Amino acid sequence: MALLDDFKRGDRRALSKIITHIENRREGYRTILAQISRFERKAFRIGITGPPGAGKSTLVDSLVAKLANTGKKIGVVAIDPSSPFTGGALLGDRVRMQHLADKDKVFIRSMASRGQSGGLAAATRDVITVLDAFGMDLIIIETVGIGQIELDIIEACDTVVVILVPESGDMIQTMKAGLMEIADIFCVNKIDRPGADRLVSYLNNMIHERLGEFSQEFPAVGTNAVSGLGVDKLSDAISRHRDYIVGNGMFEQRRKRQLKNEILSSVRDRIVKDLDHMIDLDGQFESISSKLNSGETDPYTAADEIYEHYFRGRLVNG
Ligand SMILES: Nc1nc2c(ncn2[C@@H]2O[C@H](COP(=O)(O)OP(=O)(O)OP(=O)(O)O)[C@@H](O)[C@H]2O)c(=O)[nH]1
Ligand SMILES: [Mg+2]
Repeated sequence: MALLDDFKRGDRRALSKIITHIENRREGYRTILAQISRFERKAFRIGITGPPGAGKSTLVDSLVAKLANTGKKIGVVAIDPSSPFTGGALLGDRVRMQHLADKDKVFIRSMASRGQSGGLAAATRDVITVLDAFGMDLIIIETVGIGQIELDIIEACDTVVVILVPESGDMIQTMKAGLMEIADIFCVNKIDRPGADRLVSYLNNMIHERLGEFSQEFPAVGTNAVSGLGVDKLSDAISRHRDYIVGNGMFEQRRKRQLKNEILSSVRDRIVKDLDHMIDLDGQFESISSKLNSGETDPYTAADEIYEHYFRGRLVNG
């Protein structure tokens, strides 16, 4: 296939086309993915997440500018939040990065989070695979907030940076558990605003408390994404975290788990689709539906029965 040859040669238009093809689940996308996923892949994946308007895009831009100037090839996947703060503009893929010396080293792609619910995490993972196979050294994934879909996306990252702002104090109280689990590095952005120091020390106390489970502490980093202040420190923290997890085997473990999840989710998609089709086709749903109407069964029992009917003895010995 000519497109794949162009892709292999490093043609960015081919990369773009293939991503669109895969993102839209067009005919034959699985075959393309299967081929591409066999190419050499070596990218390290950095997840950047945080509340709307925290400065994630601005920070990613500064980070990318720093890293690209060290000669690294970088892919950015921005999950378009359609946020009220920026109107979901994401600064526009072309407008962003205008200041980059070597634009060829960076490829930015936004993905719409609307109209893709459920499939977004899978589509994002596939786009990451494509960027990786294209030869990126680093892939940065930017998502808003911390909902289930974001967690699924972030799951595919090696180092996760949670961006907070001095105003997000309240949010931390309510989301503490989720944040703690997901964050490898905390970054307090907009340190030019009041309350930043307090938030940094609060986070550092929190990080210190959990040191029991970890042998290395990664203190919160303060940044001003607009002026670039602190971005070097953030970049250093990310590389230190990378060395740390590669060194202690966590990286390999994470990748293994990610791979399992990827394969499982791919299988799950197919099973659900087939089952959806099958229970209509063979009248199972019709009969359950009338039993539900007459009160002979309930949705939980019906689900058990469907499972028994199709899977008993197939998945587990029973
Ligand atoms: N004062 C100040 N403003 C900042 C800083 N970083 C970003 N901003 C501003 O905050 C606003 C939001 O920045 P974005 O980078 O779009 O934030 P985001 O988190 O990507 O936003 P969404 O993707 O819409 O959730 C913009 O007006 C930025 O210029 C900072 O360090 N200090
Ligand atoms: Mg953004």
